[in-house]
Amino acid sequence: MRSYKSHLLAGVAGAVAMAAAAGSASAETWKYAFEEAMTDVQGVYAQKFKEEIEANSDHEIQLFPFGTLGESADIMEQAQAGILEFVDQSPGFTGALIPEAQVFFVPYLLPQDHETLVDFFRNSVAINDMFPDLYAEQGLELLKMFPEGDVCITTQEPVHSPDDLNEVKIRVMTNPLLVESYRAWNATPTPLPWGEVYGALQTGIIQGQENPVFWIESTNMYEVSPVITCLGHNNFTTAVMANKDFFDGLSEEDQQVVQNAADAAFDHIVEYQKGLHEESLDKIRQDAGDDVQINILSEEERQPFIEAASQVEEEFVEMTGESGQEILNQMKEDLAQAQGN
Ligand code: 6CS
Repeated sequence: MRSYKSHLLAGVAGAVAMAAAAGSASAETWKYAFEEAMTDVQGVYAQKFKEEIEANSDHEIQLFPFGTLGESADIMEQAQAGILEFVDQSPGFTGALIPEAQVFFVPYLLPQDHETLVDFFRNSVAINDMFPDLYAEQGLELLKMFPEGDVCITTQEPVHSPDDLNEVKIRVMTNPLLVESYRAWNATPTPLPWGEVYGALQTGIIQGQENPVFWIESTNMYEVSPVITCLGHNNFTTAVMANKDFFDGLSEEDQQVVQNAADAAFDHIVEYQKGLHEESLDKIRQDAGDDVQINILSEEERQPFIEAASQVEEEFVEMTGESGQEILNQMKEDLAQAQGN
């Protein structure tokens, strides 16, 4: 006859085995795709997100950088279909899906000062309370939006006024409002997916493009469009999302782990970006020397670009109606708050 003690031990062993089995059943591998390389800003964010999830849960994150699963539009489709659990897609490509997300392309709306910008992204009611509902309508749980850096234009010839952009073919992300911005500045905007940009510059199909400087440096854009002009018109925003059915199906504990990881990665990435713009410009200067020209436009030179921007803001409201107007108004309130006004 088995003793009481041996019954107890068998019971405990059984319970441990069941817990282990339950644990391994709930430990999942989640797929996360983004639009850049592992060492670019989105990649640094994604690696921190992965590190946090894996340190605080049994789950694993499998990262898919640019090129491994297709273009930006492809990874968004895969996330909406639930093939991917997480995706980073910039509003520059989300214009058709969520027209209001184009607000990030109203020129001269976002501040240039890093601390003010970070304060805005952290506390914005538009970003944290209004945009999640718009993403949810598309089957997406918006986890975080963050800035990637000051956008500059790269061209073949110097640009000191909108007249210098006259009929210059500038590649933009596939976003109707970006098209309007470059039209307002006399250029011929050409929307293209990212994978086609280097080749199109090399063959002369386009003459320029715009992007944050870390990206101009890491993708060698300056080799094929060597004049870099910074007119202070925008900071590149990106957004990290989860498939909404997947997120809603998680336990409350796992939802919290995901949200905490997104917050921790935000803190990490805004710290990482301090000085990145200048460092990237220096790397370009070191690599290309006199083959590149870098022009930071003066306040006076920026004026005609700023004046044309009011037309773009009106076009944003025309494109997006009442809902876009509400987002824009709220963003302006949030920005005033961040600027301490
Ligand atoms: O211009 C683009 O398409 C790309 N730019 C950046 C900074 N990240 C990803 C995006 O595909």
